[in-house]
Amino acid sequence: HNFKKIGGNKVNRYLDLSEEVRKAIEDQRPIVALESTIISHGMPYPQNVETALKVEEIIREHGAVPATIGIIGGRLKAGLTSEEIDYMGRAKNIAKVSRRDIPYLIAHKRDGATTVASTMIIASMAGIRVFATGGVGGVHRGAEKTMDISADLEELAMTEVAVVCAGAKSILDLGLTLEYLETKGVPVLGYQTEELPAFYTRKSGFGVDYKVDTPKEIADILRTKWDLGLKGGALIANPIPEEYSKDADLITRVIEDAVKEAEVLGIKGKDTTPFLLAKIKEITGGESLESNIQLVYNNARLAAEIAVSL
Ligand code: PSU
Ligand code: MN
Repeated sequence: HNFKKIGGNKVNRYLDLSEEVRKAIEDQRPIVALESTIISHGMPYPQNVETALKVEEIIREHGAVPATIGIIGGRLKAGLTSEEIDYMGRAKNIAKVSRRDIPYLIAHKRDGATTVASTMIIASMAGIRVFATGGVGGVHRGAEKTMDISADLEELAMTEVAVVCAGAKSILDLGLTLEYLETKGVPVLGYQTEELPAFYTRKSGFGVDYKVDTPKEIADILRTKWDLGLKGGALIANPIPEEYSKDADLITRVIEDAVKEAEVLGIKGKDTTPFLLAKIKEITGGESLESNIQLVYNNARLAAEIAVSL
């Protein structure tokens, strides 16, 4: 009784599929999941909505169907309409939702913008295996004291969804993040790179587990992992295109200032990541926003190609 029938498919009774996504599942077409925290908390209005809609268009142009994921009125949504995306982008008080927040929000019929972790959960309920975003959460700097480790990493360890990102921002401790992923058995694949990209920059000084050169190679690795019954996802790290990448020294300075300010102000828990992202935007005068948008487009293209290949 936890399931309902949509067409020939059984889906969780808390989950709604958009018309486009329902049809794609029925026709067994490739689908790419997209998150909504990046819309509600990661970018300012109206660029957030413009970007979200353009990302969907890019996925369609590359032969896959987009499923932007979020929570509206206590319903899990796989596939938001453009009106719903606009709502998520404009509304001021939409909660940032990770795994732990889902039951409360559903029970109280609230709205929620889904992080990488909760987007993976909902994607997986809908049978979607590929997900494109900008950056993932990870082990924060100073985590040896604060224990601030994003639930995104735990989700990658247990949920069968591949996440295409541009690496992680150095607001995180990238070395510890990689150690954590190793412990949890999450493969980190570098798309045409040996090095873990660091969001705004193509290099980080840290290696990936494996360099992979084609979407097909990635799809083969994913299929093999899941055919073997190995649980969890994979992180596909796709470097930002050269022309949009930023100067490493500048970014390091900006991030260090932002991290210091967060410490002074006592910012903690789920507020840390949005605070640091907003601070970086403020210090770089919005110049980082264009890079952020372009790297998401780049990830959407690759994710669509992987989904088609899968
Ligand atoms: N990193 C970014 N941009 C983002 C996020 C992270 O560069 O928008 C968002 C994602 O939704 C990610 C979440 O899943 O922040 C991680 O938050 P936390 O560190 O609180 O787990
Ligand atoms: Mn955290």
